[in-house]
Amino acid sequence: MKTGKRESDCLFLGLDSSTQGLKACVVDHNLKVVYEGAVNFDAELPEFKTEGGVHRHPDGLTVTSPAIMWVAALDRLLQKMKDAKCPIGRISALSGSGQQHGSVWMKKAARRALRQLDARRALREQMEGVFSVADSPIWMDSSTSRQCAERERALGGPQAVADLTGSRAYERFTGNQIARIFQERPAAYEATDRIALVSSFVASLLVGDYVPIDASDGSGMNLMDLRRKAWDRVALDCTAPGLGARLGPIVLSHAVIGKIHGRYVEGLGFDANCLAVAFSGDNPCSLAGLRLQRAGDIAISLGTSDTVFGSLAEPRPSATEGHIFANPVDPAAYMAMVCYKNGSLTRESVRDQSAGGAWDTFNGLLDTTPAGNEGRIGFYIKEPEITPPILKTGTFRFNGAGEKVDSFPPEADVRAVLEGQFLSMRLHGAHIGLKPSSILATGGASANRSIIGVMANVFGVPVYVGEQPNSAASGAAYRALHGWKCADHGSFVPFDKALSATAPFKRAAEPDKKAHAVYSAMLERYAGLEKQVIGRQ
Ligand code: XUL
Repeated sequence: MKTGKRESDCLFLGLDSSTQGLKACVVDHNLKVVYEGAVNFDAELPEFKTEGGVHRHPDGLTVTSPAIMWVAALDRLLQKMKDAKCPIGRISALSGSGQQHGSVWMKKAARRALRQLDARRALREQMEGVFSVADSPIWMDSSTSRQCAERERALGGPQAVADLTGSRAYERFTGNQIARIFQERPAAYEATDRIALVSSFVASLLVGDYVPIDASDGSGMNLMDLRRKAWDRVALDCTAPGLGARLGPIVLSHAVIGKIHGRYVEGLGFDANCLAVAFSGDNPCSLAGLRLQRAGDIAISLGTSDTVFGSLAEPRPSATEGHIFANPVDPAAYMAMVCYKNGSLTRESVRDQSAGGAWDTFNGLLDTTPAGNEGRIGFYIKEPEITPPILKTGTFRFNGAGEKVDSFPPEADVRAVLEGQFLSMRLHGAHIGLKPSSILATGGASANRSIIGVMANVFGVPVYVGEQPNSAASGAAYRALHGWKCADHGSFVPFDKALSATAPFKRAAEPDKKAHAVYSAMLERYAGLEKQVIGRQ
């Protein structure tokens, strides 16, 4: 399909329906941001009474968000774009990002409502009452342990589920959420015509019809065969009857899924030929936003929680750590993600205890100790940890002889917390196939050169830094451009060819060969001690 447009005239819109709000980012063909806007659910849509965009239920496990709130937010954000005189008419393609795993449950009436969307009436008014489950389960929900166990049994155990779908059964993954709704609310399930992900639902609102789920976000459901990028019959059958028809098709993430609905042409001035490229999950979109397109391109986000993610050619799904998803910018590749709960807050608590609360002191102490910390290894578990699963909190310290000790000198604690975190990332990342050739460090702590120096030495690769504050929204905009280029070209165009502008990241730390050798030799001991800590629970 030739679009017949000059690239330099075109703009690309990325939306990000996250847990707390909806964001928009419009870029030109050089990836220059020409518009950014946001709607915060709690502050701007207070009638839904959410906290952080969600409702936590009294059982302490169930977490939902009202689907209609996402509808209201879209209308509001598009109006803001118009009011801010964003050149909406020049947008040639749009795509989007959504918090992963959340599901939107629609009755038959939804499809009619979507097809007949009217520019004169609020979206909310037109979509009210079309949901078979009004409160959508989201990724923070952990109420489906029973369904996870049942589905893992039916599919041959946790490793078999990981081998098939890319992850073992996790409570938040959509297939387990669907099984719970089918079991506990059979009438609601029966009344459901379509189950969308948050990403594909927002796409539906813009296209004015049901749209496919993309393979990358579809990987977060425990329902898709990761390699075939198709629903797995046995996984569907052990979840709920007639599920395949309710989920609809899967498409590659760069596929065009339709054109924008006339409502937005008439009401807001969109170009009637504006293409919609499949929406995807927020983590896949961040991978696109950070331009981690080649196998070995890894990002480490150092935030409240730490996340390691990147592209890889050969997936190695694991029942104990991490997730593998289809890659959102390269249909032949995969992406992997490992999450940690103990991130910045844990580093800060060691800073407070050992360095009087000052990062300068912390960095100074770090410089007084050698790489490898004379064999000392520490596990600082302030929060129950996800990777590896360590529920018992506390600090576990071992001396060079592998004996458990009660304390370290302050400078050794400072080094041990960083080395432990990065060794863990290297170990567990490698278990699922992540082999970094370069690292992009993001998040608050990436500004600390001492911290990223240790990172470069542990992994033995250069570390780049640079902020891309709304990487999911900008990544969605880049994917819109990518999908548009593939459509214009009539076949797949590699992501790095589609995005001509160079990435704005700076090389900030080089690995020291000697220090790296010390860490490589330490890895096995680290793994052994980690097993001991897990065993102590
Ligand atoms: C990923 C996950 C979250 C959500 C919300 O598995 O649960 O990162 O995507 O951001």
